[in-house]
Amino acid sequence: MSAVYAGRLHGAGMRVGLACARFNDLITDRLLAGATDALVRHGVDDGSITVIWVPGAFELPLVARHLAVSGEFDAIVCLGAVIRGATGHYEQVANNAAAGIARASLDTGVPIVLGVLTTETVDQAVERAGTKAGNKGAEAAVTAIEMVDLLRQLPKPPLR
Ligand code: INI
Repeated sequence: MSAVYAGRLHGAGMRVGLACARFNDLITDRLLAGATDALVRHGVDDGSITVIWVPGAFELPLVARHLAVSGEFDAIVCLGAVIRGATGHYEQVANNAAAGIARASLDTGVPIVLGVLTTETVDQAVERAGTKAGNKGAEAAVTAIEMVDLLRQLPKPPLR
C-alpha cells in the first residue's frame, strides 16, 4: 500500500456556512443546533460559522453554490427537512435539493454536504433531529470537516 488518505476531524481555522431551510423549522432548528454544536466541538471557532436561512429545501442548491463561489467558506452544510405528509411535490423538492446540492459541490469543488432529511412522517424527522436516531445536522457538520481536511491532503489535480 503506497498511500492512504483520510480526513481528520480537526475543524480549527475552518470557515463553515450553514444553509438552513425555514420550512419545517421545528425540525430544521434542531438540525442547525446539532450542526453548530458539532462544529464547535470539533474545533471550529464560533465566529467562523455563518448561518444563512432559505425558504425551503428547494432553495438550498442555489444559495449553497453562491456561498461556494464567494470564496468565503471552506465548506457549506445544507440543512432541511422534506416530509412527505400531505404534500404533493415531496419527490420534486427532495430530488431537486439532493441533485442540486451534489451539482453545486461538483461544479465549485467546495464540499457542500447534504444534511436534508427526507422522511415519510414528522415523527421520523423528529427521531433524526436530536432524539432516537441521533442528529443528522451534527453528522453533516462532521462530514464537512472531514471533507475539507481530506481535500487539503490529496494531491492537487494536474493543470489543464
Ligand atoms: N420545503 C421543505 O424544505 N420541506 C418540505 O417538506 C417541503 N414540502 O413538503 O413542500 C418544502 N416545500 C417548499 C420548497 O422547498 C420551496 O421552498 C417552494 O416550493 C418554493 O420554491
